[in-house]
Amino acid sequence: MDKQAAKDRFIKEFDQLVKELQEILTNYKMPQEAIDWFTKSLDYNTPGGKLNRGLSVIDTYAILKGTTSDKLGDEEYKKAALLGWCIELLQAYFLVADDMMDASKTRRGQPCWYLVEGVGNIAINDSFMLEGAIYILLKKHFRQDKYYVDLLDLFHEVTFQTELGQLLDLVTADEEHVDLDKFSLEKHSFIVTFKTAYYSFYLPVALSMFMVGVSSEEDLKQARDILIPLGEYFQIQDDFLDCFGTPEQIGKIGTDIKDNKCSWVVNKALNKVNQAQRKLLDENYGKKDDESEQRVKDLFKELEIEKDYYQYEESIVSELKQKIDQVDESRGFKKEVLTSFLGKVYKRSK
Ligand code: DMA
Ligand code: MG
Ligand code: MG
Ligand code: MG
Repeated sequence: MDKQAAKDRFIKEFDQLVKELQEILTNYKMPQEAIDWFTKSLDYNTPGGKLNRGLSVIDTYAILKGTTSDKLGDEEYKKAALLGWCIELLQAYFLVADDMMDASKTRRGQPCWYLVEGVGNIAINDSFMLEGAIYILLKKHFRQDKYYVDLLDLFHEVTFQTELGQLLDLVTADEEHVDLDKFSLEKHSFIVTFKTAYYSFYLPVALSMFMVGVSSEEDLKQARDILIPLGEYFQIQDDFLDCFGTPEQIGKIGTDIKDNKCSWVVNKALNKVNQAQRKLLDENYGKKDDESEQRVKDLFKELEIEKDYYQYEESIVSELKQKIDQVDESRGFKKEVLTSFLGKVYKRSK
């Protein structure tokens, strides 16, 4: 099955799950107005992205079962897809809130949800409800499975880790007082591990591992030890694209410079600047106007941060490949899970 067909099949499952969620509200005798609002929020915020995280659950499950996703039986496909959609709901929850906190304008090529006519601060509650939907669906579909509590634990733990990452991301990006001395690549690594790597990379694989039953602490650790640095690489790409990608390409308008974010790009720049360039950064980074942002972007170009990025990309990828080579497959975990993930991330441009 080609990529698009796999995506189409996965999206079909979403329609079913929206119906199940609507049914819960109907059973509570919720007024139609509330059902319609929730449906609109689910549709607007959940499916429109790359769906990499969700599809990864199915792919990983298939690899661990020694097959491919198009050969999975209907029932196991549906269960794996449901877990995939639960990650996409988690992602939707984080993004609705993230866009408000980052004052972003667009996401996935459309206005951010909080900017949609009539939504505004209701988006805060909508984000909570997107998260709540995860647990309704998990209960309905996995209540009887012996690994149900493992799934719940994992979702809760990873959610909290992500929130810690978001906290650190936000407090490091003080809106009033720009102090670039607060930044460092070490701090960046810490932030992105928590805000991105756990939920985007470890979570999909660990969920599949629980479902297949290849979930000893040793194997979970093997997965984590590679997926966390892989997730860090993924967020470095996100930081790079925020500054060097076009909105058409990435579906969102970058905000990191105006938001005073401790991004990989500014950290790389800080390690290379001379005194005059540092002064320019101090005076323009984190300012809300387009002119200051442009001056910072021009400086990044002048410093050839793009070159550093391509160098970083080659070195991290070869490092990760070496690590993957050393994975022990004796208990049922498979290297292919990790190589397939790496393949999806390498040289991405959106
Ligand atoms: C992403 O950080 C992290 C979460 C948990 C959404 P970000 O603000 O860099 O993401 P984006 O660039 O997509 O707004
Ligand atoms: Mg953001
Ligand atoms: Mg953010
Ligand atoms: Mg970003």
